[in-house]
Amino acid sequence: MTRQWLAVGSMIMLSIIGCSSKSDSSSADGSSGENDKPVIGFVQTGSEGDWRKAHTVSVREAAEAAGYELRFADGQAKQENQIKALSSFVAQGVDGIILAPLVETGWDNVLEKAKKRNIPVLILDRQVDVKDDSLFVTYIGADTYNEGRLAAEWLIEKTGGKAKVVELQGTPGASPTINRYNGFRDVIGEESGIEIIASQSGDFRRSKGKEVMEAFLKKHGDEIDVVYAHNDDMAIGAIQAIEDAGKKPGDDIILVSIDGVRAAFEAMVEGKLNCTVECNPLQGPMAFEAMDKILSGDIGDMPKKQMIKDEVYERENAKEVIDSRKY
Ligand code: GYE
Repeated sequence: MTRQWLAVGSMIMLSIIGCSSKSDSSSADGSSGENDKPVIGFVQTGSEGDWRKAHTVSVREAAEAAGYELRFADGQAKQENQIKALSSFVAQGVDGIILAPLVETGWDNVLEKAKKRNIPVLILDRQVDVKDDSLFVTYIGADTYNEGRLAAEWLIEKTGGKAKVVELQGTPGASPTINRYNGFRDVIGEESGIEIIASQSGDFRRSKGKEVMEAFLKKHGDEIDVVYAHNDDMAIGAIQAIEDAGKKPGDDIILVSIDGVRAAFEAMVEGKLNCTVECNPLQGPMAFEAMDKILSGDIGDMPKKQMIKDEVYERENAKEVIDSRKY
């Protein structure tokens, strides 16, 4: 396959790092090298926390292991940057694109550009909401709606169905935020005695989780029984805020979050976090297995959605499993 190499030039936000060590697939005159590897453009959301770091490493390592050249674009938490990076990969004529979309909507136009150039797009981690589903080949990621449900089921069991909850939401408009919000509410329903007394975005970030929790504590003080955080990083930020307010996280206030990163297991071992619902970021191998099939035209039985299974971990069993955690 002939590929064109267009210099990225003025696109400073786009950091392109080829993982290729054996050969460089493009030469200065724009033609492909002899031992060329297929080129994949990967558009990442940014680097908001520990989960994301593990996700980026997984994609990079899997690309290398599967014999791809990976061009990496960091969206730096802006959809605008991600759209520019996608357009640039289309202009470069890469063989395929992997997109981890920051938010759910607003992708139709740029995905149409890729489709016109016959460049297949695999959506990874977060979902897109597009009018025409043929704009991407497949979606691979966690079932984030189910994660919200699992957090609520655990909480009902733990509290006997009676608690006042504050919620730290993820990035507004991101599919895991929407799904974890809805999944949780669909389980607590209107009949349980679980009441959400405050809910605000902490942008999936530790610092923002701490800031929002400080404000919740100021406003609601002793009323708060539970923190439901859409990811571990925000829960860890909230733990700091709770300690600063002179309370005991894990005992005075119950915390349940999502991801299952190492720092969450450490917090559980220390008794400060009560529960984390796993969301596996090690999605690289699945992504490149799918990409192999896509590029060889073998997509007949490929499902439109490929979901990864999640488990629930509690502080009571954290010590036994912490050493076996891979991220
Ligand atoms: O839970 C969070 C990250 O999109 C599922 O993004 C992912 C989420 C993950 O920032 O920690």
